[in-house]
Amino acid sequence: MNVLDTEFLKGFAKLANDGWLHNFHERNGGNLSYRMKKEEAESVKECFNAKEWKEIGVSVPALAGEYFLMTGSGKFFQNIQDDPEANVCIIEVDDKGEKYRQVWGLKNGGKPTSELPSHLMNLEVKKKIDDKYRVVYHAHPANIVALTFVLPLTDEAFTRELWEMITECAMVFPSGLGVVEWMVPGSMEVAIATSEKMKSYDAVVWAHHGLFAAGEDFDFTFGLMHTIEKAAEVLVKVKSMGGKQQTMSVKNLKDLAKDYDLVLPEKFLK
Ligand code: 2HA
Ligand code: ZN
Repeated sequence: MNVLDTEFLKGFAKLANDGWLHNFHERNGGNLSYRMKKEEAESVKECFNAKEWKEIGVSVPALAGEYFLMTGSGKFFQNIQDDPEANVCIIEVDDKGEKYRQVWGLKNGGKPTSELPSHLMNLEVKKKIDDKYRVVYHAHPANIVALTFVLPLTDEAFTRELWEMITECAMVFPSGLGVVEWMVPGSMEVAIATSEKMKSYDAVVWAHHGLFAAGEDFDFTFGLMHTIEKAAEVLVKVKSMGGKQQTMSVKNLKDLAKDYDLVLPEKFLK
């Protein structure tokens, strides 16, 4: 089967285009990865043309032998749907989880996303928690980035403020949000810090940069990114209008948790 005809490639390209249309991806901003199912990799193996093995830079033994669809470094999200084969690639991780090789895509040259270590480490952390997690998405939505200049850079401040902005937020990200301080993009350091937060959360804010979201499929992962950015937009508006005059109380959040069977961490209910 041709990779271009698969449902997973179409879902990947649709998310990329939705992100572009939502203004989450200026120029080459952002990146996306998908941990392919065994049968999906099997179904397209005839299209593979393996290049040389390269070091990942981090070790992801729980992903050994798996295949990943991901954006190319420096590629623009706006071009993915029109020409996926020029802008995305499939890579294979070796049997130790230390090296990767490109097996498909980037037909005009290139390499996987500059955030490859973060994507693979996040996918590994999430897979260990629950095998259903397959997607990691990084974007630069303006309002969440803006908030990193005014809110304290803590999980507590971001989670609680955003939960209060739209009632459904606590249902969409009940475990909350992680925050990492400014770090060099593409570095091992930021990959390690982000994947550490992914042990507790499905979304991690990068101060003065953007947001990482993880999920089981393209719709849920995009929906998480979109919901967080929408709540951030409301908060920016509220702050721009002089700040909150009233808000959801701790009791409101607890009542919501009770009726909707949500497990909201106590540290966000103070
Ligand atoms: O340009 O977003 O974090 C790609 C990125 C790096
Ligand atoms: Zn970025």
